[in-house]
This record gives sequence, C-alpha cells and structure tokens, in this order.
Amino acid sequence: MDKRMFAIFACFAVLLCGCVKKAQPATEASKDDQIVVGFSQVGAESEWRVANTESIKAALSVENGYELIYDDARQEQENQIRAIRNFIQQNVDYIVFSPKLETGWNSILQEAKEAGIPVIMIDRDIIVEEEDLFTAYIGSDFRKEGEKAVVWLENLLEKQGRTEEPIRIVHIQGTIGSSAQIGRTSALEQGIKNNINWEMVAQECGDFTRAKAYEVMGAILEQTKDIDVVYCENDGEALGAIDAMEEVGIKCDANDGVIVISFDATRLGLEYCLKGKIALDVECNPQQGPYVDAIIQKLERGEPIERENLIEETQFDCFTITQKMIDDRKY
Ligand code: GYE
Repeated sequence: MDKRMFAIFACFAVLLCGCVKKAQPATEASKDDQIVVGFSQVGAESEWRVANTESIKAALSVENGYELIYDDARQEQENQIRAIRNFIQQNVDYIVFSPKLETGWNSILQEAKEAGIPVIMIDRDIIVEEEDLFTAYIGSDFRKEGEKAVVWLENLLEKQGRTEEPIRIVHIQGTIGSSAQIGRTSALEQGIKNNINWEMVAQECGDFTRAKAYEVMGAILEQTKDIDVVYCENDGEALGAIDAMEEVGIKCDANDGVIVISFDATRLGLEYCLKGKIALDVECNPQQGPYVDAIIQKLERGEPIERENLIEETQFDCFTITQKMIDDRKY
C-alpha cells in the first residue's frame, strides 16, 4: 500500500473509531442521572401502610428516573434513625420518611441538614426544634379527620333522639405518640367534653393492628358489654374490635347495634361499611407517591415548593356507600 493510500486508510480508521464510541449500556448511562432517594417506612402494620409503600415505590421508580433505597423499620424508631444515618453515609440526593412518632428526630435531621440532604416527610407529622430540619410534609390533618367523625356521630345520635341518654364509648387508639393517633384522639376527647351525655368507658391502644385491637376489645368485653360506640383509629383496629364483639354475640350496626367508627377507608374497611358493620369510615389517603415525585422534580428544577401539603380526603358511611364506590377505589 503506497503512503497516500495508507494516509487515507489511517484517517478513515480514526474517523470510524471516533464515531463508533463504545455505547454505554442504558442502565449505566441513566444510573448517573438517576435521583437517589432513601425511604424509611414505619413498617407493614396495616393495609393502609402497604398501600402507602406501594404508592411511593411506584412513583419513585427506575422508569421515572429514580434509584430508591427502601428500609422497613418494623415499627422501631431506632431502626428509622439508623436507616436515615445510613442514607446520609450513602450521600443520597433526598430522604423520604414516615415518622413512627411525633418526637425524637432533631438530632438525626440535624445530621441530614449538615450533609445538605433535603428531607421530605410523608404520612405522619413531627415536632422539631427548627423549621428547616425538613423541607416538606405531605400527609393528612388527623385532628380534622377525627372532627369529621365526631360531627357525624353527633348528627346520627341527634337523628336517633339520643342526645340525652348516656352514650358509652370505647376508644381503641393507634400507635401512641404518632401524629395520627394524637390528632384522632384529641378530636374524640374534645367531642366527649362537648357532649355531656357521652362517656368514655374504656381507652386502650390497638397499635393500628387488627390483632392487637381484637385482644384489647376482648379484654374490655370481659368488663362490660354495655357499649354504644367503638371509635377505632384505623380499619385494622375496627375489624379486630368487630371480630371480638361478634364472638360474644354483639351486633355492630349504626341503627340497632354498636356504632363502629373507623379511619383509613381501605377497600376492606369499606366492604365492612357496605355490610353495615362499620358505620363511618373517614378516608386517610395513602397515595402520597405522586406528591413526593412532584416535589422532588420541583426541587430539581430549583422551583419553590409548599412546605405543608395536606391531601384532600372524604368519608364514607353505611347509609350512602355503594359497591361502585368500592370498585372505584385505588386501595
Ligand atoms: O391510619 C394506619 C397506619 O399513619 C395515617 O398508620 C397512618 C396510620 C393509618 O398504620 O392504618
């Protein structure tokens, strides 16, 4: 091959190598662009919690440009603190967590702040020393949920002409110290103060689980069966309490039995509402994933965000619920 030909061949070879750069595998290329999120979840204690986890995982997916690091704290705040510290050490881009309890987060959130990692809280709220220890909260107004239940019960009892006779109430609380329990409990306690004929005959913790509520309701029934209302702070507790009452022959019915109040409005809870066993089910929306995604995308674009993001919620009762309403539900 003469020099001229070699020179042409050499140029051609260089051009060929230059434009056929080793293509990075899609995962490797997109991996660098993915937003890494550490997510600490309370546990898996209820249908509501499972739906909440599924919503976050669906929104913060690889297809949507995320790498999600998920940790299940199994109901222990210490596990959440450990997971958040781990996320900090991994230098994630964002931390998302549902705090089991309202307090005990100042120190770990200070560590996240010093590491420059934004914290987005979902579901339950917290009390912190400095506002800037978290960037945004997405969840519910739990006190308002409880007030909806109290107003509905006042109206029902008025319709039934039961504003004078004693109304004996059993209260099955959620996880003590969680903002959901604090809000729903404070509304009922205020309702008892406002209605002189309402009387709290028992107040026990059901820890948002069917099993625990069944256990505590069974113990209460050994003390008294003279009960008019059972106020349960989630659907799992309502089902457990109903199981215990039906076992001893007590009918759960808004018109001629024990009035059962519940929260969450999961599909299972609404099926009990349709049967008339749950009188009122106040919705608490676990579909928080899209809200988290929208907030992260805004932060990525440097746009302003709302610090508190309360989700619109409704309620269902045994008098107006339909099968179609249940069929239309996402969780
Ligand atoms: O009501 C219950 C879950 O924090 C609002 O926790 C949530 C509560 C919800 O276990 O089902």
